[in-house]
Amino acid sequence: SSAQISTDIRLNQVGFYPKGQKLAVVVGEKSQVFEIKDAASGKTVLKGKLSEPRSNQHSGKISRFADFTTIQKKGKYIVEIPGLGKSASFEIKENIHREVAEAALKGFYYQRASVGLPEKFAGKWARPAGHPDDKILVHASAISEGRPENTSISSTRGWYDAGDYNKYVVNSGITMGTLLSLYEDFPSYFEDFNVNIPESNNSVPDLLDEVIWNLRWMLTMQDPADGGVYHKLTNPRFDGMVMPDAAKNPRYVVQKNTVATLDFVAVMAQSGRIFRAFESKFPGLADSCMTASVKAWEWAKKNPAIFYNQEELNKKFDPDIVTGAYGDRDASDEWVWASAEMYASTGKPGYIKDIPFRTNEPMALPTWSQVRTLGYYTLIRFSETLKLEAQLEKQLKTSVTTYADELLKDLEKQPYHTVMGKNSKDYAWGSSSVAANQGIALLYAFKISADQKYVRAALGNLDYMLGRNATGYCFLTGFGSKRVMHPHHRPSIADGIVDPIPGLLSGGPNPGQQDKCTTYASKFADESFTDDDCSYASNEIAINWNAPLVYLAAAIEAIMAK
Ligand code: 9MR
Repeated sequence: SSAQISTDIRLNQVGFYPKGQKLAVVVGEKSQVFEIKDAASGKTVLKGKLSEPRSNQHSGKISRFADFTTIQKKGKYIVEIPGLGKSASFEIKENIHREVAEAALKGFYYQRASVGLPEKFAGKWARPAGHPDDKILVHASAISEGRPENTSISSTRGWYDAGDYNKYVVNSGITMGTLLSLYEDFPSYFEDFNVNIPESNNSVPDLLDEVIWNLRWMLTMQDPADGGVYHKLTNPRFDGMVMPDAAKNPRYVVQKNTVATLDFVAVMAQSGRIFRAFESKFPGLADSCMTASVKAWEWAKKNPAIFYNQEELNKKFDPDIVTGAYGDRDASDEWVWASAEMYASTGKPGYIKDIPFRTNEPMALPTWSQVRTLGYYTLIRFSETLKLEAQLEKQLKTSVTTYADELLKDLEKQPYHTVMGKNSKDYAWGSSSVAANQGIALLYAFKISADQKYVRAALGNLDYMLGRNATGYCFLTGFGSKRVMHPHHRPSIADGIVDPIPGLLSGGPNPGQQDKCTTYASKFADESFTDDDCSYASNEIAINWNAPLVYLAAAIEAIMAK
């Protein structure tokens, strides 16, 4: 077709399942009809009418959607809107999101600290090792009694948090919980899921091998003297825009606190039960995790109200620490998550006794500072084996399905036909992860109810992340016809390679615009994005955003293959 490519036609730029819903959104007032054409021959395979117009609650713009769900034949296609233009080509085929799921998991490999990435695994993004982290200073805020000052600890491995090179326990917590839960929810899917990492041929699922890289680091963040867990391993201020091997500033572990320690409890408990099945491959690992979780739990019991407050800390201790704070001064949700994981791993109901699960309150979408629902997910997953008390089981399930039903309300009226973006608050810092986590919640509702409407809406949020959104961008690096090319990500900026490191999820629209970049496309919540490396508030990448994308893409693949 000779029509021009129009960025006013918004759709999942990767493609669609033969049996899945297929929607494209057309922004603007004029058009009434659409055509779907075979990309190679240009032959029209479907003509249809666009939906009634919808008015966007954020920008006031008018949009309609084209529904071409009826096309089930494998192939490459385009959407054409007479008088407006055409979309880039996209595919319809089975397993359409397999590469997305693989790349998003591989994204974690590229975030590995303390190791070089050889070309065999990293391709043109090969790089030397950075941040050995074998001599980490203990910050004055973290010196425990009896330990001399200027002590250093070894705290190697782990993943860089995001576009910066620091390693934060709180954010590692939700990231690990999400990836480990993906494994527990869909174990067989990962039997044949090889993403070409150094451990790929060790007969352990690559998902778990990758998780172990960070798990071994997390274990070093526990103070062996008392079981408390350091908040983060960080340089005092952010590194420049340099490659890992060029970043040589001293690094510190800082203040032990309740929230980081409880997140650690949850991750160690969950890892302990999962790696029990891999005892011959990793002798002692499961035991180490369980021992660590119990020690940390006991520390938290003794220290229930030590919170990380960076400003306060900087008044008392040197040097000042000005990197990501991940400050959270409410541990009630971390207690829920930690206790649920301890209970699931030990079978001892004492762990959840006296813990308020707060199921009478609306379900809280998981974020780094709000992890209550991760505990719900785990208890729901094991409700039968744990012989969970019927009333609690019902409350947990109702909490999830009520939340999912709330998301589905008025879905038809939304400008992009997605649950994502219905509320302005969805466009928070890292909004892409809101879309992904909503998708996960919808899949738990599906698990509970077996109602396919939840899968459809979860897939709609994946469509959002891959292009059916108000920016027109596909937010996963390396994918899409309108790609993110300049994420706020040090290696992608410093490596001199045009393409950013693939498989990383851009944060997405954030009307807060805290970075003060001048290149934002718009102030409207759903358009407040710029593909500019200055934009740490809308275009950074982060492990806690990639993890729910891995979950959503892989889970949808597993479900759609059935
Ligand atoms: O994801 C975090 C977001 O919720 C906070 O509002 C923001 C500001 O504190 O920090 C985000 O996390 C960043 C972290 O502090 C440092 N590494 C990069 C993270 C993603 O931008």
